[in-house]
Amino acid sequence: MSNHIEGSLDGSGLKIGIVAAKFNEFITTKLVEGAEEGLSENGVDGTDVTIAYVPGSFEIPVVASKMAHSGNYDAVICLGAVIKGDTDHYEFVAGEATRGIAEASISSGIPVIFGVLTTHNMQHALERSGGRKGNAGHSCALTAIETVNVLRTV
Ligand code: INI
Repeated sequence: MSNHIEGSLDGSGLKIGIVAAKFNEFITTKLVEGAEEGLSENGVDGTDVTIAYVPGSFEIPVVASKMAHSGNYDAVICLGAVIKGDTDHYEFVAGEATRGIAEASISSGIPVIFGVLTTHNMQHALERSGGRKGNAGHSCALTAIETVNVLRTV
């Protein structure tokens, strides 16, 4: 007989940090709104949510890492939008944001959630920030709460 552990979506009492990139702000503002909604719908008090804004997605990891290691948060949600342009810049920004966010999570031991959209065009980003594919910020909020609660049980 195996034991199954699943995290609940009860966010009451949780303290959440959000790091949001201002680059492609039209998209990231919607991601922040989605994350705030998802947290509030699942019991997280607005006064327990702290949002730090950074210039671009490349700057997310350093701030997310400091928040994650501070002991002040149960989880950190990272929100950004990296949209493919004419150069290779996209690949480097997306790659370093991904790597840095994963490193912040593993080294701190708390969930640092990857909500950086990496899309080929603005249309795909719009679809995922409140359009027909949902809102990645909202799903990151649920992922954060669920993962905190799994970690508390394992
Ligand atoms: N930052 C983003 O968040 N999204 C992008 O699409 C993007 N592009 O394409 O350039 C971007 N670049 C800025 C980068 O994150 C840094 O702020 C900049 O390189 C300074 O370190």
